[in-house]
Amino acid sequence: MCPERVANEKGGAVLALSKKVCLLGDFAVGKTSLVRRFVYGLFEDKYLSTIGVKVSRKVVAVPRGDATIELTIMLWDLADSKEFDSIRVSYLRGTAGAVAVCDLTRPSTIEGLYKYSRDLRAINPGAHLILAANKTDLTDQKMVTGAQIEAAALDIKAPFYLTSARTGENVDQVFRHLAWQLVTNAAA
Ligand SMILES: Nc1nc2c(ncn2[C@@H]2O[C@H](COP(=O)(O)OP(=O)(O)O)[C@@H](O)[C@H]2O)c(=O)[nH]1
Ligand SMILES: [Mg+2]
Repeated sequence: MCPERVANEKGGAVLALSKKVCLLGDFAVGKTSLVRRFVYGLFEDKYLSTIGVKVSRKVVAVPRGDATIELTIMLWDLADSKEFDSIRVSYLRGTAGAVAVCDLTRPSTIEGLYKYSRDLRAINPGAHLILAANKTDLTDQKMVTGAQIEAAALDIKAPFYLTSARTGENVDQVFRHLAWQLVTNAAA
């Protein structure tokens, strides 16, 4: 028996897991664009109006010890944040993680983060949350400082990334960070 082969076989172990992840954030911050970028590698300038709730699926491989976890991320994206109040319980129920999104060109979208994280944790205290401060490519329209984002992230107890659905900057990192947390948590 060749030990390398044993290691390889062990390393080849694949476990499958599926988790619900919700996108949270005010109107037009870029929720749908981030999902689209992550799942399809695409960006469109026009407003991608979502009707009701759209669920997209992406499988990511997350290494864990010698094994690989094939994590199916079910991404829930809600159309209109005004609707959120009436359906938030059903939208958030069973969610294992969430990406809260704000728009670096609109400071008011930071305030919303507090409400979304409160709602998430009220329904799902153990859910993982990541903050995506989006539209970092719009450098000349930026109205929010890095320090403000850092403070908000600390308040809502979420790691944060400065993202751009347009250029793709840090988009994979957001979802992969969350995937890693979901897998780590699931096996605990
Ligand atoms: N420049 C730039 N525009 C973005 C970015 N993300 C989204 N947008 C634009 O912002 C608008 C709202 O995006 P959308 O994803 O529909 O927002 P949602 O309402 O949160 O789902 C659209 O016109 C997008 O093209 C980004 O990272 N950079
Ligand atoms: Mg949308």
